[in-house]
Amino acid sequence: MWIRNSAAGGNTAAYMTLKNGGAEDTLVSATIAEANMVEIHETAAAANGMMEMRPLAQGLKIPANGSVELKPGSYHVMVMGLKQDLKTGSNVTLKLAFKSGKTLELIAPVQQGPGMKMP
Ligand SMILES: [Cu+2]
Repeated sequence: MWIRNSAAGGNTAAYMTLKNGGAEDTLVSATIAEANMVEIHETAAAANGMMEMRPLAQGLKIPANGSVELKPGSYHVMVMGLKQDLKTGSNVTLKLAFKSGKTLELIAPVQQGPGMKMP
């Protein structure tokens, strides 16, 4: 689990593997105190072949006894409108909410992303 470093006013993304040891559940929302808005996104090829990001209106399904990987170029927690710099080496608290009512609080270390800037 990690979040890409970024500057105040900018956007960034958080990545993690979500494991589910029970019945199917859906990640419906996320919040980070340091950002104005957080959405669950996927990155996929559009009709014209270009990669684009889309908000997952129905949330992100985590299969029963399965897992989903959020990673650059795929699913990600999109973090928009940073209120402060996210500096490499610091941490942010990410709160996740699921359809079942379950919530998760995760500590995400701020890291420099590998290569591509694509969330
Ligand atoms: Cu995005």
